[in-house]
Amino acid sequence: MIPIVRSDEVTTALAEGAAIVALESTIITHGMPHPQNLEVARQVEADVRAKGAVPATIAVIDGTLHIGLNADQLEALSQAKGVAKLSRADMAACIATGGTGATTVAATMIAAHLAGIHVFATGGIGGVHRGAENSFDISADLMELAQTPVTVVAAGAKAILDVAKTLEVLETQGVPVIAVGQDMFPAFWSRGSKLKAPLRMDDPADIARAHRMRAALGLPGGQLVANPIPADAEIAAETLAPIIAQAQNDATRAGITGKSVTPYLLQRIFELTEGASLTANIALVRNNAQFAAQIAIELRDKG
Ligand code: PSU
Ligand code: MN
Repeated sequence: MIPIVRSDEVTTALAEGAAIVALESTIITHGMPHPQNLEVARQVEADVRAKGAVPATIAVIDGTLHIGLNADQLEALSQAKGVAKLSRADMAACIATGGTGATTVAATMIAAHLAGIHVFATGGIGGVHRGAENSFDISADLMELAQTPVTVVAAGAKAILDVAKTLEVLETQGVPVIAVGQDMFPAFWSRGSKLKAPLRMDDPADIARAHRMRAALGLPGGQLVANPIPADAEIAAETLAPIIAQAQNDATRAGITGKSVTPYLLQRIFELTEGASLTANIALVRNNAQFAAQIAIELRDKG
């Protein structure tokens, strides 16, 4: 038996067949500093509700898998120290040993699917890191998208990654990558990149239909919806390029490897941009939550 607890709101939504949007918790514990992380977590939930869907923030707390957190749990998680970062590899062990951990994109997809939730909003997915030809650092998020049927809305992949290689792995893994409102694959803090997205769909109803068609065809896996950051919140790629390079150098010099790489780079870029990266990050996560809610509603209505 899996020790799993659904929030009251999620329990009701599942019983009524309401639209639900899963939200990850690593962005809270490892992606943003306190107290902004808590404000954003609350705001993103409010954004999902304002669009007519129910939010389900996912985390493992004291060995229980929670689908939807109450206000106290969210607050405790936002301040907790030493919370594990859970991906596919560590989720079962954390639950089995009574641990507490935040779920990455991969682990959130697994939990959402288990709970019967089909749509998930986040900021950026993990991908192929720069220098992966030497480090072999490729996020488990990519392989999860290939095998777990959840549609994930993200603002593309950030330039701390090798975006071209990330798109290649997604193609190899058979993951549909769908840009929204433009042909270019968005680059997280910036709307554009030099890379064209393989697919484009501007209407959430089309994305919902494609999600259902994948299942009908018997294809495992989900979809990556690449939703560009709102224009008024973007940071120019040229502005960020030297900052990312510096953060990367710092990571190499500090000997950061494995799971610590992404959180380290996010924190370093936050410092080097004096918080501007966080402001942009908040705008894009909220935008993704709102769009994910629209997809979830389309899935509910025509599912
Ligand atoms: N990218 C972001 N913010 C984040 C993450 C990625 O812009 O918070 C988090 C997500 O939880 C993602 C994880 O699933 O980092 C990827 O970590 P890794 O690169 O170690 O797989
Ligand atoms: Mn990694």
